[in-house]
Amino acid sequence: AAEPAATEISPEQIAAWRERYYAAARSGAETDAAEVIGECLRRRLPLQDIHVEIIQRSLERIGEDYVAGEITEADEHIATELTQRVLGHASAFVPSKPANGRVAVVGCVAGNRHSLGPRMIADLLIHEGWTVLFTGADTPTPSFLDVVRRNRPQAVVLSCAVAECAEAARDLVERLRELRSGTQGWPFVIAVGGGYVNCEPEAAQAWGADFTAHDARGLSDKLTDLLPTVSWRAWG
Ligand code: B12
Repeated sequence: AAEPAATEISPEQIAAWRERYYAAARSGAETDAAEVIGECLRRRLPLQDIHVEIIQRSLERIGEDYVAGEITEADEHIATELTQRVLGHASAFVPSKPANGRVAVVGCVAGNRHSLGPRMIADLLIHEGWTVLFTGADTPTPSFLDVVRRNRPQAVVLSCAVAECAEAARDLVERLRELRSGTQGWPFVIAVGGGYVNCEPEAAQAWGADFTAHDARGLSDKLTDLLPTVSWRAWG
């Protein structure tokens, strides 16, 4: 029998997968976590829904459990590490669209060690056909700028999860704007996001980036709308 289309997947089914993924990640059961995501993929739940509805929501809950003292820091690390591997498997399973000729630089600003969210964004852009340079966690500002200069991307995606990296994010956006408007510059969009930006949107807006989005799904939608006219600005 043919696989059901994603539209036939009920919210209850998604909630059940989320519950199972959360329980597996929380108890460090990597095989069970991979099995849940395998099931989502077989039922053709889109990758961006797997990322946001299943994995991101589960990790948010695991963060709450840690704050409530129900799990240890090591338990939280185990959940994150197994999720990194599961994300890699999921990505390899879903075929990418043909290359679209666009380049993005995606990474964490200096001081931000939360690399999983921007890794999801990198994966989703790759599946849309982008070439992505992912700089990972805690990227020093000068070398981040160097990657941008050398690769001349259409989009630069910065992730800032905690208040302690806000100043680095503000500084990097300012330098990117200088780079863009200089004589050797070229048009590219600057997006900022991550937990800090979601909690403090006004503060982040003052940095002067072109836009934000609440999650990876929102980012890929906005980039698709935005890129034909890179000067378009749409915050919020
Ligand atoms: C895993 C984790 C860690 C891991 C990260 C490992 C890794 N390789 O990523 C480690 C152990 C390193 C860590 C450390 C810390 N953490 Co932590 N961590 C988490 C946790 C549990 C999950 C984060 C995660 O991966 N979420 C899933 C991803 C998919 O979601 P996301 O990161 O939000 O990304 C999505 C969106 O934000 C968005 N997005 C992200 N980037 C961008 C960029 C653009 C341009 C756009 C448009 C969108 C976008 O799209 C992503 C995908 O949809 C969260 C809990 C939570 N609520 O998220 C706490 C959490 C983020 N951490 C927190 C804290 C306090 C810390 C520490 C200070 C703890 C400490 N005392 O040492 C340190 C700080 C380290 C640092 N300097 O960065 C707090 C932050 C509170 C705050 N608002 O300031 C949280 C919310 C936990 C809590 N409830 O207190 N952490």
